[in-house]
Amino acid sequence: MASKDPKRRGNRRKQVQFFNRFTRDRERVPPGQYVTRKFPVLTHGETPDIRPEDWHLEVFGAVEQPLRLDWKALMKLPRKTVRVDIHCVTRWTLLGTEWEGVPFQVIVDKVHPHPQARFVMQYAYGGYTTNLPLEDLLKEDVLLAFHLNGYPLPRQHGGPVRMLVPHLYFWKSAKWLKGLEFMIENRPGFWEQHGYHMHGDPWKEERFSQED
Ligand SMILES: Nc1nc2c(c(=O)[nH]1)N[C@H]1C(S)=C(S)[C@@H](COP(=O)(O)O)O[C@H]1N2
Ligand SMILES: [Mo]
Repeated sequence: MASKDPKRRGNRRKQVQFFNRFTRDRERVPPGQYVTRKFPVLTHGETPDIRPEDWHLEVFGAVEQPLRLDWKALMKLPRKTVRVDIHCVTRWTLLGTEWEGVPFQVIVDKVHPHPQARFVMQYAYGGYTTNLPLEDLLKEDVLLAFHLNGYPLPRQHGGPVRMLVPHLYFWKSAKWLKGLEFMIENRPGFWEQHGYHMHGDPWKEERFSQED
């Protein structure tokens, strides 16, 4: 993740300015980000190996109708394709990625969240977690994604199924998704417990909870 050492962050800023001189779609690049052309892999710890037939998702917490979905059931739900830019807090931005998946809204319509539910914790196989406001998950481009650029989502990018929340820093998109907990009170996930932001809007540079 991004360095908290001010000296290293200064160098980063220079690198970012240098890279962006060559970027065409500058208005699509949030402040402090540079455009990458490869798709970096960022995983904390082991890469889980989940076969689609073993995959399942639990949706629980502040909902009227908890839900357990397996791969077959997921494949029967309405799906959509989105073309979006993604932004990692370590400062790379990848423009124009194409994802297919089930809109988060489809899940919401099945579980009927309690009216007081305001936050969601994403749980991944392997133990990763990340929290965010429910409101952010209700945006149109938010998917439970299983295709990337026309192909099954590669394992290192979170296959068989990951969250895609493209308008927030990419750590808010759990790979190898296995649980969604609707919450009334907010709670920090993995990186959030280590000082990263509870919201994570790249356009507001919401990188850390307390900027130093
Ligand atoms: N399960 C899990 N999800 C995760 C992570 C992780 O370590 N484990 N890393 C996060 C971070 S910091 C980023 S930038 C993106 C990286 O996704 P990618 O490897 O497909 O580029 O996944 C996010 N989701
Ligand atoms: Mo990240």
